[in-house]
Formats: sequence, structure tokens, C-alpha cells
Amino acid sequence: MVGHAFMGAAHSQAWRVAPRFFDLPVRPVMAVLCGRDADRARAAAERLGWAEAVTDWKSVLERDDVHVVDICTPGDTHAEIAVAALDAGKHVLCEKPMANTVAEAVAMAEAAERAARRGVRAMVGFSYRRVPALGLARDLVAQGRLGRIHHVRAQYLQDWIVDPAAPLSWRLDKEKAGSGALGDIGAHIVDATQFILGDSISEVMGTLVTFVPERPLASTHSGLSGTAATGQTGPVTVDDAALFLARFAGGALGSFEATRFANGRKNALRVEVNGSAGSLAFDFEDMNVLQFFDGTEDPAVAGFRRIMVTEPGHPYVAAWWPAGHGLGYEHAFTHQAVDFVRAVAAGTDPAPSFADGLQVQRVLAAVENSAVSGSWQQV
Ligand code: SOE
Repeated sequence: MVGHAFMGAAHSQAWRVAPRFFDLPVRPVMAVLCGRDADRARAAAERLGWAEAVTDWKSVLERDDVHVVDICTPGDTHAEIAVAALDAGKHVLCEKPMANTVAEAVAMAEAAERAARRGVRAMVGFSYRRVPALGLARDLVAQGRLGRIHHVRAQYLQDWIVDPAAPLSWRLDKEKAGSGALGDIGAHIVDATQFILGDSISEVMGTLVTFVPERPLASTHSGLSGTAATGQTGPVTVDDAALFLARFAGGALGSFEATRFANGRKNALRVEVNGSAGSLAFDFEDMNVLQFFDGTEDPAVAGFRRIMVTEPGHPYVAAWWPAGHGLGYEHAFTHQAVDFVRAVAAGTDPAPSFADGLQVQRVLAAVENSAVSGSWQQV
């Protein structure tokens, strides 16, 4: 694994827990953690359960005892590491957004195509499609329970930098992150809605806003932000919020909002889908519930019902607790690790593939272009 901050911790938990709750064809071995600073990497390897720590990620590509490279670094390093790892014959799991530009995403998707011909696989870490409720949502749409889809309404609402005193972090630096709310959390709702519908966004029109253009430099980092250094400030070079309309290839109309300034909303990934025969609604802050409206019911008793997606028949749930006990944010990462291992062992391409990641990157770039042109942009 390369990188050991928030996503490194989430992926480490997933690799450790996956073989303990799911029957896997092969057992993941947490062999090497890679970080830029030797002391911090060693401490992280100890804390997160990795056998060894190194500071040069390239060194692991030459090792015969390493078969998978898990990329948990900021987006500006994804393309270099993923292409080199795939060309070295290592399977790759790469955090989202897959890349910082379409050109990088194209290079990664081409490397994945080359690698697949040699049985080497690649996946993008859009973890929310592995929340059981969103798996059930996809099943309901695929079964036709919503009929023809007219509307997709998606929001991803956070507020961790609504305070102007919150210091700069890599997520606010275009060089590192590629974009702000658009790529960091907007990418999640683009992937999640395309996953639920089994359809792709073909056209967008959007706008990007930076509410706070200057922030204190951080002296230390932890989690998503850090503590401000005294006095010095620096520029925010990414969007704080992104809003865009979308047309899906199958005809559905979408509205998307990704913001880090929805004061009071902590991790509210919300999706509502309206179809001719029914609707569904989801809010990650109530993640074990999927709301479902069956439009074919007697109008006298019809209404949105709260499905507890905690039953053995629901996606992934049977491996965990008895009916009704529920899951959390971390379980989606374990499901991601399970599906990755199973696909690699079966010799099939994991989903979302790097081609899926490239499609998301094209949507993000089209939104950025639309924000400049003020007009609809083809994806
Ligand atoms: C911050 O916005 C963040 O950590 C994202 O980067 C993650 O992808 C998401 O899972 C939680 O929020």
C-alpha cells in the first residue's frame, strides 16, 4: 500500500478484516506500507498492521512477493504509480478520483487494457457503490421496479472547511488534488448514480465556486485538515462547491451538488431516483436504510417506506451480523477489498474498472469546461 493517511487507514482495516468475514479464494497479505518519511511510515505500518515499511514505492514493483499495489495517495501521484505497477505486472487498486486530468486517466486506462491481456487487473476505489443500500438500489432499477427513469437527484454535502480559519490541506491545492469538491466528492456521486442506473452521463452544464480564496497555512495535518500555522496564508486553488445538471444517455435528467460548505452536513451523500413506476432515496448519514416508493401500490396506502438494508438477502450483509444490526462507513472498504480479491482470483476485471474511472474523469472535465464556457458540454 502506498500512502497511509485517512484512506490508507481505511484500506488497511479492509485488508485485515476481509478474510476474517468473507470466504476468499486467496488471502491478502499486508506485506509492505510505503510512505515518504521513514519514521512515520514505520509507525504507520506498526499501527495499521503491515509487515514492513519502505519509502520508495518503486522498490516494491521489483519484488516477487508483492502482487498488488494499493494506491492511497493524493491524486497527483495516481497515474505514475498505477501505470508503473500495471506495467510491472502488479494488480492495482487506486483511490478516487482516479486521476487529476483526463490525459492521466487515459494513460491509466490504456495501461489497464495492456495489463488485462496479461491477466493483471485494476480497480478504482469508488467505495460507496459497495454500501448495501446502493447495491439494493441498483438491483431495484435493474429489475424495472422504478420503470423508466426520469430524474436523478444527487448531493454530496460536507462542511469540514466552512470555517475560513480551517487551514490549507492538499485537498485544497489543484496541483495535488486536481479539483476541490468536484473531484473529491462529486466523483463519488457521479460513479454512484451511474452504478445505480446502469447508465452513463453524456452531457453536463455546471458551475464551480470558491467561497474562501485564502486560508492559513497548516503547521500540522491530521485527518481532513490540520492546525493553522501562525500568521501565514496561502491561496485556495480549487472549487469549494460544484453544481451541475446532467443528461444520461438513457434519457434521465440529473441534478448534482457537491459542497464542503453545507454547514451541519457531515458526510451526507444523498441520491434520489424518480421513475415512472416508483422512486428510491438514500442518505449516507442514515446508511442502513433505503427509502422506496412503489408507485404501483394502492394510492390509499402508497408512500415511501424505509427498507432496513440489514437482512441476509441484501448485498454483502450475510457475512456480518444477524439481521437488523447494521454496518458503517468502513464496511464498504472491506466489501471493496473482497470484490477486488475475488475478481483478481477469478481472472476477471474488477468494477469499477479504469475505463469506468476514465468515464467519471471525463464528466468532471466536462463540468470544469462548462463552468468556463457557460454552456452544455458533451462528456
Ligand atoms: C473528504 O471529502 C473525504 O474523505 C473523501 O475524500 C472520501 O473519498 C470520502 O469517502 C469521505 O470524504
